Amino acid sequence: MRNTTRLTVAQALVRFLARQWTERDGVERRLIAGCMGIFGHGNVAGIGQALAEQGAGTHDPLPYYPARNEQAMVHTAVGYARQSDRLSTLACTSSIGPGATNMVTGAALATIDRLPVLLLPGDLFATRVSSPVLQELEDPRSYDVSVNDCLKPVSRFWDRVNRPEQLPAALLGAMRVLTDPAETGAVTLALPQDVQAEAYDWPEELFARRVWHVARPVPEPAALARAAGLLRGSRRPLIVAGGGVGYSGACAELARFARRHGVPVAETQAGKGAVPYDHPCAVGAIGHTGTRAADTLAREADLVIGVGTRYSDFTTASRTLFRQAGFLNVNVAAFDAAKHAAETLVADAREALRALDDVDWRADPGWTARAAELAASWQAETDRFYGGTELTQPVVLGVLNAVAAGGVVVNAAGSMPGDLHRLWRACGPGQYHVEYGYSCMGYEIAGGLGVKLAAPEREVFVLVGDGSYLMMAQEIATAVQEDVKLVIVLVDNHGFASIGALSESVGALRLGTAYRTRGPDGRLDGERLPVDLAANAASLGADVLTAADPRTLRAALLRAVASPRTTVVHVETVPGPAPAAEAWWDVPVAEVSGLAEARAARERYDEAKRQQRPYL
Ligand SMILES: Cc1ncc(C[n+]2csc(CCOP(=O)(O)OP(=O)(O)O)c2C)c(N)n1
Ligand SMILES: [Mg+2]
Repeated sequence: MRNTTRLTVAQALVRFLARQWTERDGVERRLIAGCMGIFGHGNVAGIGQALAEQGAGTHDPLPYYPARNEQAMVHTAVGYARQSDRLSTLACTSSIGPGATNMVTGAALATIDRLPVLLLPGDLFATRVSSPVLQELEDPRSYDVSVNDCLKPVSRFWDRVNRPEQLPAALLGAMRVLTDPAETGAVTLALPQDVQAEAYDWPEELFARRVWHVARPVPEPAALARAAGLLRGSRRPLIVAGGGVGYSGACAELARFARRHGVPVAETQAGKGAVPYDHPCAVGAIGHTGTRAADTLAREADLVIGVGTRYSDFTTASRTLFRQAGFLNVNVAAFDAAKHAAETLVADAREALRALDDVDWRADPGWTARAAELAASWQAETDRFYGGTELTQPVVLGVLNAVAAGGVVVNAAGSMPGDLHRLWRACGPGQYHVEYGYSCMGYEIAGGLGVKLAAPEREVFVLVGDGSYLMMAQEIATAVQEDVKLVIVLVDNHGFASIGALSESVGALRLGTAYRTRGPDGRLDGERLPVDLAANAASLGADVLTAADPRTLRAALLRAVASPRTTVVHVETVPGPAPAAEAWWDVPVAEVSGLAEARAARERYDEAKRQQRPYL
């Protein structure tokens, strides 16, 4: 007779999750470090009851963190997972209906950014006896459809536990995907409300401590030989470092490889900080938001060595940047490795770089030297942008960069990601956290909370625009509740500076991009909206400081750093010089229009479009 334990499905789930660990390089960590949640009728009596009951008598309870918005709690889990190099994450429990669909955006973000999060939405009664229950969708064509089906395309693993017997396999499948570096992303286990509360006799081994060994696949010898051949044939190589470098813990290997073989290293948003900004081969950001140094080299390179990158349109300047290059892609995911008709090296980044390091080859010394000169001139330009006397956005970043050494900067959307990508000086891994796969407004504060939960020893600086802040600031209350300290720099320019500029450039006349009341003629050109964001932040429980010039900004930041409490530093920026795009971004413009501005924009668009290189 097997030993069994009688528990509800939800109790078994919570007990199981608390006993899952990851291991890589001999270090073990909790896979699911805690559970974020918001309760409703779809999860309070199941998961809620199970979370409340654990503790006394149970080893390793799963900590519970109540959040304010389900989308935000997924962002927090993402921030946690990214700061943990994907070796640990948080679960998110929601009710059925709106609580569950609020998580769709967070799930898409996690999946696109290749980051593990575990979503546990409540679901309709498996028995259907009480249908339609509160918040039920009711599809007349099929009683099997629920709103949780919206989570299918944005999840890398999705299952519905309609019977207790299905739970063990669903859990094992979920853990497998969360811990697989090539497969990982959002994982959803939809949990019917009635099933959560149902009791079952579980085999005790289900609750044994289980360690998931996170793989470091090594390169296949034949693929390695092909890659070595490509390297030997290249005189003007360029590394494009993506997020996979950091997740693999391959930063030291990348720095060594670049130096030894004289290869310039350019970085994507997710890859920024892969090498320190002052590494002799660092050429900074690549792509539409790239530095002049990196983008110039990209146009001339004969070989692009992509390491852990998914080649978003921002990286490739919508396929206009790499004009002469072939591709060698090192990626743990075959899907990403195969992009741009590359020679592929499907492997863990650290293992692959170690293996490639042995190839006896160097870039043309003239190319390496030119890269260093271009990088030095970009650093001089950065000093100029950082050094202004008025509070332009680059000056704000410069003042913050000087204070933030060793801390983590968090950002996601608006005009700041571009300025940060080009100008921010990151000195090491885990210091630059810009979510740019989904570039989701509202990620900043919630994601920053996850970063701080994962790395409490680090100072976390959340940079948030006024638009993003208005979309999702409420997790300040969660930070206060958890006594988790964030320094939030709220950059207020009274609207959407980024989309305003884009709108103007595509002939859309900045419509609806400034925060203004409707004027007497019916246009949105009235008074500035009387929104007091500083007062709003204070009302959520943060300390608030304001800054009016670079000197008071520095003083405010130093005070915020010295304080143990979450502090919002409110900064109104003035328009001023900012680095311009060195490379294109494909945003199609109206082909016909009565507006002269749009017609002119279309002419520029058609011209730029001719540079596009239609890779396979
Ligand atoms: C959820 C979401 N909605 C819309 C967008 C499109 N978008 C990108 S940036 C932006 C404006 C951001 O405004 P703000 O945070 O004030 O930053 P700013 O552009 O002023 O620097 C918008 C609407 C987005 N990225 N995310
Ligand atoms: Mg703004």
